Amino acid sequence: MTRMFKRLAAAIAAAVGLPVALAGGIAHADYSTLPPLVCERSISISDDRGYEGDIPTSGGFYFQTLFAFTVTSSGCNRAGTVAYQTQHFTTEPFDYTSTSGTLTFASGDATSKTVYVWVTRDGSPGPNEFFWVKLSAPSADITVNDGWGLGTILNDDDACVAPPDLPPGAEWQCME
Ligand SMILES: [Ca+2]
Ligand SMILES: [Ca+2]
Repeated sequence: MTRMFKRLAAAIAAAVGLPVALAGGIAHADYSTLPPLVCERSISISDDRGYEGDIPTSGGFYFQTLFAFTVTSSGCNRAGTVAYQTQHFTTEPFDYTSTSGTLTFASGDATSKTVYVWVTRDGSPGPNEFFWVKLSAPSADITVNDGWGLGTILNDDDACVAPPDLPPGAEWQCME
């Protein structure tokens, strides 16, 4: 409190008959115990990484590898929506299937949600590649804490290592 304000408080106290010490020590409410004025749902999206996989040598197996990005919530978990959209970083259009949509949260729902992206299997040696799953356009009661999920596509062809996610007994060979 400034000296000038203390003087003013003392003057007012004198005028209305209050003790000066009381007037100069106006108590503030303890705002730390109050809920925040704006209570929102705060969301974040995880990263994911995995081997791209390889083109099956015979029919019967899928030609894509599934990546999963988890969207978690904290805070007051208000109802609302947020959009998601894949975005190329070092990838090219044929490296994964572009995906977009809207996640909808019910009031009080604290469970996580998952965005799936199909990565296209690849038998060619090459560097690891990266793409994003981006969250955008949150509704009024949602705050995006981390809106960028990084997808890392691990190349598995140079070292000719079998991808770890093939079904049991699946045929596999290194594609040169
Ligand atoms: Ca591969
Ligand atoms: Ca490759």
